[in-house]
Amino acid sequence: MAAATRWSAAEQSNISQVSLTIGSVLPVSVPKEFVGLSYESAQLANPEFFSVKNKELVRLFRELAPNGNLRLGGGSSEYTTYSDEAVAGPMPFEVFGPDTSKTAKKGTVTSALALKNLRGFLDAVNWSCLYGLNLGQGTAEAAAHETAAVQRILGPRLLAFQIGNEPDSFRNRFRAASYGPADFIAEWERFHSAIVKVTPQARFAGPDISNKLPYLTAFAEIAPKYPDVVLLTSHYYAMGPASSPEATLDNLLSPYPKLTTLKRRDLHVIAEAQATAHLPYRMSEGNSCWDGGKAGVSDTFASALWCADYMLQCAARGWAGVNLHGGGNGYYTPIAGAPSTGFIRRPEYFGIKFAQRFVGTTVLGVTLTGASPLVDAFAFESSRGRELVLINKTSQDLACELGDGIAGSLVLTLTAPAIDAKEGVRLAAEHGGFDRVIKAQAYSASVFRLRKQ
Ligand code: BDP
Repeated sequence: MAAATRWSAAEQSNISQVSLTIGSVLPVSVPKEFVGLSYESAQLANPEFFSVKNKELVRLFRELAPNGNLRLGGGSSEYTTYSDEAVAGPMPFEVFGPDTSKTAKKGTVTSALALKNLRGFLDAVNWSCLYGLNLGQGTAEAAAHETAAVQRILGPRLLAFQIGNEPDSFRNRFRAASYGPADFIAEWERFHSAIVKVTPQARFAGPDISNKLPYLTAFAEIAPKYPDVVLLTSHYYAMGPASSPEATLDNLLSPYPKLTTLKRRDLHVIAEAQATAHLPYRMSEGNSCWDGGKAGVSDTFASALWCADYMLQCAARGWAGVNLHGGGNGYYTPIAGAPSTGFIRRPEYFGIKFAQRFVGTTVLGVTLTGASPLVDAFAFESSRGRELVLINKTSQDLACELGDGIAGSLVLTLTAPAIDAKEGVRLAAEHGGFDRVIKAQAYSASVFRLRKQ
């Protein structure tokens, strides 16, 4: 292999050697608003958060993606009400992190002012919005009233409304133990009909479920009846709960973490739902580990590599996008902080930014031979030419043989001082040429541009 001429014998003994072939162009391109973030609806109780006045947050959203999607929802959306009036008295909090089983459940109010500021924020960052309504504890009338205001104020920034957050976990909480997909569909139709009576132009996405796919199948079956349903959605957490001994850094890097819900059978059900509904599919919420994330895992470089890999896997499947959940100072939030203290980019932010690079490209098939299951490869075609991505989640450097006549240059790497590093993540342009063999260092993601032949 060409690698033999490039590295010393000592170096080579530590290098895994694999090969890769590029297949045909798939009928899949990565859509403009593929990248997304997700915040709790409760965050809207502070109208100064999603506001053009929050300049640092505006800058971080824009730097992440020139077009993206902000989803508002999560567990707190089932405790939120809407008011046309400004809310009197002090704000209940400045920032609100991921809702967990430990979060104090208090009702919060979203005011028209919060929506106006949100519109300014969305205009400033040039993102769209998926807006969650309270199904768990709200009424159809209240949802219709809120929808009218949101539609009027957010207007063209609205991608769609979602009725309820994770209705597949309502049973024994907001609903009786017998609650199932048919009950959800009946409620959804009742809310939908109340909403469109007042706001006929409203569009919808759903079912925004946690993981019980029969709800997705049921929703996909009724979707063709409603031309205003434009998107199928559900959630994905790689691991959880955070207290589980299996929620570890090693499991996060493994191809199908032990507790994952995204198994091959699930992928098949999602594809079937898309075919039934004739609709695109989006992972509208998710992250590394539910219940607020795991310290030392969700906030480290491992989450960046996991996230880059996860997002590109979703892109390669032709999905419409991925929203990473966060907010406040939660362990898994990609952006942490508050307007009064300033914001920081967590390692995962750079994983998302890595995936953003491939928005607008077309996906190519790839076959990787001889590699550890902790190595993933992707190929994309765009006006930049053909680019290969190697995500090496192993502790060993990797040499990958491409075959005779294939040359080009390394153009971008995502690296950090250590896999559990919380700082020092580097997403940097590179300029190294290669011939036949590409090299990816341990714990890194790399982009290689192929020379046009
Ligand atoms: C999801 C909820 C979200 C939480 C997340 C978690 O929709 O609000 O923040 O779990 O537990 O189920 O981290």
